[in-house]
Amino acid sequence: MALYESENKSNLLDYYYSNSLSNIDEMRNILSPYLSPIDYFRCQLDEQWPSGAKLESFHGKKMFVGLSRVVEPEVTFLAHHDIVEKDVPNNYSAKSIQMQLAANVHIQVPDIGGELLLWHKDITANDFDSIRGDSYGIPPNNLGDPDIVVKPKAGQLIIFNSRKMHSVSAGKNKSRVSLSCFIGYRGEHQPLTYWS
Ligand SMILES: O=C(O)CCC(=O)C(=O)O
Ligand SMILES: [Fe+2]
Repeated sequence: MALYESENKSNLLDYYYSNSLSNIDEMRNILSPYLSPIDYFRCQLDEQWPSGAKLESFHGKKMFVGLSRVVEPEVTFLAHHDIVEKDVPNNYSAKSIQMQLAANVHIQVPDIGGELLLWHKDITANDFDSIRGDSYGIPPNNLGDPDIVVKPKAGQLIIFNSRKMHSVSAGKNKSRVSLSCFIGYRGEHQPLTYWS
């Protein structure tokens, strides 16, 4: 379960937090005896960033990290942005995030399609919400041509600004499998944080 799925409802947030650490463990157990790519990524972030990196805890409790995603062939990921202050409004800790990045480790990628599409243009959270209505996103064609198109390779880590509009094109022959999290930046001398 990802944080945004809790829709800031207290019963769903309780459910999210009561399962966060066991879900991390479950992924670890599934991949054992191999190292989980997300665990490796967490170590790398901690080692590379001068102030280290740690598991996020917006509500004073440890969060989940390492969402696994399987996108079946012919499925398009609608264009959207991910802004944590929208997921948990009025949360002091979420508000202090200055930059939010999405990190995806690609496990399996379709031979054709499955590209990550990125747009430079910013759409405010309010404008995006009024365009999308009840849907989680908008058809990518509505945004015109993307500014950046990245075809992931299996084994690659791709990091991008999640507050910008992004979408994933439909794949053809295989499902697109990835492990994913967000990275929060609060300034040069603060630890990075990660969560899903
Ligand atoms: O799978 C991808 O390439 C991007 C998925 C996505 O929307 C995200 O990580 O925020
Ligand atoms: Fe996203």
